[in-house]
Amino acid sequence: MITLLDYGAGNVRSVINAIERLGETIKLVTTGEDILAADKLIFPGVGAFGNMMEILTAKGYVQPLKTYLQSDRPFLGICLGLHALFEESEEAFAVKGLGLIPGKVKRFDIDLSVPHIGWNGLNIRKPSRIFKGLDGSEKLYFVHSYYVSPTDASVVLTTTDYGAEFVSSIQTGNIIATQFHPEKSGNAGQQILNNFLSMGDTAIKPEQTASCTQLAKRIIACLDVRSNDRGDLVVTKGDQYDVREKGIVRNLGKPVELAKRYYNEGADEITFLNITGFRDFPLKDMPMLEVLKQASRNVFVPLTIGGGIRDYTDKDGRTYTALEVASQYFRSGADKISIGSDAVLIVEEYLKTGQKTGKSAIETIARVYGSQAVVISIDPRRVYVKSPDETAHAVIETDLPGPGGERFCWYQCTIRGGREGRDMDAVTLAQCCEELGAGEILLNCIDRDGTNSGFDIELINAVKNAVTIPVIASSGAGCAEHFQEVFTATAAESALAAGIFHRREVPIADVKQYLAGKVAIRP
Ligand code: 1PR
Repeated sequence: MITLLDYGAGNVRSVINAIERLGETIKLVTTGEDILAADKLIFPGVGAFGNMMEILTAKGYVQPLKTYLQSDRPFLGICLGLHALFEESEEAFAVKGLGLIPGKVKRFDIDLSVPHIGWNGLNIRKPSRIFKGLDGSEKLYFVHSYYVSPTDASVVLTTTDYGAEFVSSIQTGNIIATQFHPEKSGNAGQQILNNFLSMGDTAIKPEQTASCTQLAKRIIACLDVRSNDRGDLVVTKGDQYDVREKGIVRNLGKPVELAKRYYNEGADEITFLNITGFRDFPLKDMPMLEVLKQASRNVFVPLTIGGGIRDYTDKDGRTYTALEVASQYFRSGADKISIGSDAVLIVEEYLKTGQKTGKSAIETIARVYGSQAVVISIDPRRVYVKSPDETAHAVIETDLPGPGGERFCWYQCTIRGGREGRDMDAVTLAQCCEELGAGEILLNCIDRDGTNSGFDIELINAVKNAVTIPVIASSGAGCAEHFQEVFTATAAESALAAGIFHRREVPIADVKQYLAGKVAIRP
């Protein structure tokens, strides 16, 4: 029996699913007594340090946790569950951590995108029982802006390189804590969890050849989901956002089955977009929550969900905040949520007043779940102009002139699935969303969507160069070469595709095989 400390924020469902898949049963902590009575305790944390410590304090868990940790019983901390062990964090200066391990939690101060999101390797510093069955070349999934800095170097179990070398896991006695998420790290993560659970006592240090670890570029499979005309929830696919063919919604498969297939084929991440979420309240009949719950039972890579994340008042006058909607998604198995239409409206308001209200969906969700959990999905299309003076928007000079020979264009943001253009450009939107606390940009392109003609490199460079958070390049992938192009001609951290995977034109494995040796990837 494993005791799991769920303090109420973040995606514990994945951890539960990963452990149950290994044949263990789980007891959820509901009182401090449960912590004191545990034989093996797992503390997964996603979210923000200050919020986590406040909840642990309010629930009376701080002292039982300290007592448990001092007794040297098996403990596995994940992400914030690692940070909590330290004295303090730059994420919340006024809040004290558990202080079991001397040292503090610092924010990345590097020239690379922050958060550090994706699959990276481990430099193994000392033997541990959690390395059984690993060869040391594995990549694990990270998503964080802060890292631990222990005073005593002997606790360091692994380090990882990202702009600088940072501590990616610690071990002292039976206390093990990782910055990476084993529950989201495919087979390697399952092996680590199994090693922790099975308590074999042989400590192992895998042989390693690489002297420096490297963040892999991510290949993401995207599932656009909606009800078809018969009311079945299907994965569909648009052609420049038009998902109907001869008037009928294209049906390319079932969401849960496709997600499982892509996981098995090597997708580094899976995104679900509820594409009619802007008009149907997503919590009403909750089909997407069920999709997430079922998908997360078999898929052990990160899941992102978008569509309809905004404040909402139902016909009975009950109001739901965007944070409540997002919380339901996280509890159902999502690791990140993605905000589309509402982000444009939030930024319009922000630009009008110049003030952060602290109340927008971006700010409230980032405060509780951390910036790394908030993705902004942008749906732009090109607007050509003869000269930059024609518009106040961020204009680029393009190598692909417009129909009238125009040499300049800007990228107009749309809402409601591309149906409504707004007076906002994609560069400004991305910058403002970063200021408001978003952690990643999913950059679609209506002109390229479903065309198989390659990513819009000019758009991706314009946005990527304007922000310091990671960017997912999306729309237009037609062959493996397009992924190489986007990863060499832009600094995008990941590339997303839909149609070529759904139609089995280019399997994910072929994309990875083609990229191997050219671009850092997770094999
Ligand atoms: O506005 O917060 O409710 O979110 C709605 C979400 O649904 C947004 O993320 C928006 O991008 C998405 N969406 C809305 N309508 C459509 C549509 O297609 N009619 N899909 C839509 C967006 C675009 C991509 C697609 C890539 C790759 N889909 O995600 O998967 O373009 O496709 P490809 O590789 O086949 O070219 P809100």
